[in-house]
Amino acid sequence: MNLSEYPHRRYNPLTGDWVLVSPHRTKRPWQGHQEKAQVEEKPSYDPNCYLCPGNSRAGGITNPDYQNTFVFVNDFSALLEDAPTDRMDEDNLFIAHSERGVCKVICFSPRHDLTLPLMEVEDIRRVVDVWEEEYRRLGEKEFINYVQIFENRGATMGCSNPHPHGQIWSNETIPQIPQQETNMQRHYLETHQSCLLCDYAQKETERGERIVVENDSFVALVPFWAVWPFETMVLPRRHAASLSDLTQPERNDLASLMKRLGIRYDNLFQTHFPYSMGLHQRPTDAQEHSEWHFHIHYYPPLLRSATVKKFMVGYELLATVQRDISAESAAARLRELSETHFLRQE
Ligand code: H2U
Ligand code: ZN
Repeated sequence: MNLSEYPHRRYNPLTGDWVLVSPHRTKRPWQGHQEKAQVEEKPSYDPNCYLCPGNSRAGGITNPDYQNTFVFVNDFSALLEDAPTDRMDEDNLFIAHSERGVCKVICFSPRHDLTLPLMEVEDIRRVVDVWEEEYRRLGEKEFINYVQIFENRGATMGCSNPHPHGQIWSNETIPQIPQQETNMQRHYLETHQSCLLCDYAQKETERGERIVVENDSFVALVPFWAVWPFETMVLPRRHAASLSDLTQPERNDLASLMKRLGIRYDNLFQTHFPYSMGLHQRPTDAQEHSEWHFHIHYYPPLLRSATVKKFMVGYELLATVQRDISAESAAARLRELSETHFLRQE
């Protein structure tokens, strides 16, 4: 069967889910009208921004005059450290469990007008270091068994503020998606005596058709089983379970790769490319987790232009997720873009 011609299903070995691929519907999805979104000029400091240095946040706390990154406990945390821990089961059809946790916000830069791809590699590297420290410190807490670091970028992703920032939610139980990935990686290790994502990164590197950018330590690719049109996954080539396992040069390589990938994304539709991005790392539940291979998922909603996005509706909400443009065409499209940001091009 020719995967670029006929409808087929692809399997996600990391979650056990399937995606329906219908490549015959759009042979060349990028050849067509592409409208440019208005890219607003932003000030480097906004007196009304609750994340800019020296400004006050909800509840009246004032941000310090920070120079690089700044982390604070979310003023509207979804999880609370002192939530009651007694069981709340009342009935087998009305099941509820208590859940403790800590939520934080991280400002990537004091500059209101920057985004990760517009920051210098050394400044992104500082962000990587802060992520590592937060992952480790929060994970050390006895009641924190999983730390989720993520970034929601752009108004289409429900991000409320353009100031470059991300979030960290950490909690007692391992949430569903990382738990699924834990189970699948463990099963693969037990049956193959090797790591799922080590094997996958190796095979993708040999095939090359889904690779977007790479360096000595990391590879960014459109996964074979991608759901979102321009979804990517960033993988360390070496077996590393979390940021804490990375060497200093590997952390630099990660920062550099994230910048290069981000520039390509922005250049694709000449906009500040919206996405949800998140790090999947070893749970911090004190188990060994030798099966765990650190990776980053990028889930961007845009499909055809800066304003046309994919909707997860109809068949996808009711049956299974589906895509038209194949993972291979999406990777080829991302590969042919420049690594000079469109805002910096003459
Ligand atoms: P977004 O990245 O989705 O825009 O969320 C920003 C977070 O910042 C959000 O979780 C928090 C919100 O609770 N926040 C504060 O902690 N303090 C504020 O003064 C405003 C927003
Ligand atoms: Zn700001």
